[in-house]
Amino acid sequence: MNESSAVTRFAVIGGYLGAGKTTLTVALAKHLRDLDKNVALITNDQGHALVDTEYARGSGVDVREVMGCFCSTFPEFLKSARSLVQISRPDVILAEPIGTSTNILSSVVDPLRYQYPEEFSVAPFMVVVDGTRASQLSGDKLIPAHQVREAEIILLSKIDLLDEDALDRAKGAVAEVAPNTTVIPYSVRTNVGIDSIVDILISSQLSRKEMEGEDYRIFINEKESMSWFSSTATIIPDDRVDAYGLTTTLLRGVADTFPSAEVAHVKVTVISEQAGAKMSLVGDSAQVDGLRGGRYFSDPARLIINARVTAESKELGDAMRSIMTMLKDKFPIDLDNLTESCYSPKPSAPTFFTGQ
Ligand SMILES: Nc1nc2c(ncn2[C@@H]2O[C@H](COP(=O)(O)OP(=O)(O)O)[C@@H](O)[C@H]2O)c(=O)[nH]1
Ligand SMILES: [Mg+2]
Repeated sequence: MNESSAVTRFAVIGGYLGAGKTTLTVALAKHLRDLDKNVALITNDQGHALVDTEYARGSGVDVREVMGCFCSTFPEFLKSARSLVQISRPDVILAEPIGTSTNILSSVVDPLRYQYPEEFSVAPFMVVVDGTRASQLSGDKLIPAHQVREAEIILLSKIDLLDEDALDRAKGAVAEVAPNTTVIPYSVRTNVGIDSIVDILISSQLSRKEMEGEDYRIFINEKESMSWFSSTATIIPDDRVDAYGLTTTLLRGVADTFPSAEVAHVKVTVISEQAGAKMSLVGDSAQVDGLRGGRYFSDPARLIINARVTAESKELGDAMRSIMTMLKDKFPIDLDNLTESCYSPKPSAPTFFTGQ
């Protein structure tokens, strides 16, 4: 808000698909607004219509989308940040990389702080770990554990869902991968830990960490084993439709089709003048993220689906299309203006890389 200050506080908040990044950044934006700090977000994904962006805009936050990993589109990422600075003059910019991103410290955080120290005060790189899935860190996947090793601060999410033993186990799983990194357990539902994260954002603590001996190519197979499905449609009701029932049925269709370990994150929103619902499926856990207005609608609604699943793209596309057909059978609706994209993203090389 201070026009004479040229430096904008900047924080990159990484972490795996479904860990809780978007929910946290939107919650942080609200808390910072209460402190009279103006916040803007940069979301990052692949696909043409993003539930995250819609959700953040719906919460009244200024959002820019960058398509393709920040690391390989660094000039565009920087352009978005500068445009936010010029247009909305935020005190703080929060940036959320794609959940499968690796080497964000070496390819985004470090280049930003080395190259643009007069423009951005870059906070320590924070990585969100899903408290309910921390045991995943010792599983087959390389990416979640690597993200934790890169972190300067680990944010352990969803602790409202953990009892004391489960919280200890989650902390233990994180400490095994990153024994010397600060961990902040938090919940957006109870607000535990949120103030500690806000304190870092409003402090002048800077990112300092550097990684050496990194090879971003080792993650390529894991990235390519996942597929991205995104779809939008206008729901035309013939009769009253239950927005909650529709989104739940859709997610149950996905949970019944794919093993839970393969379901990284599926997000769906339904928004009309009368009703709004957002739901997420992470593994086999479905959660209502927000309901707005009434539960029922009979006016046209916008449907957005983003699914990130370990599967061949044809298999995912076919499954999602048959789930959408099933919705038309179970609910008094038609789907109009359908758009769809389904693919396995091809990882590309970072623009800058300090990790060698
Ligand atoms: N119970 C609980 N759920 C959370 C919390 N933070 C996020 N979630 C849920 O976790 C799911 C994934 O969150 P999202 O922010 O979209 O994850 P992202 O993929 O990392 O951006 C959503 O259903 C959120 O509502 C939390 O602190 N507690
Ligand atoms: Mg997100």
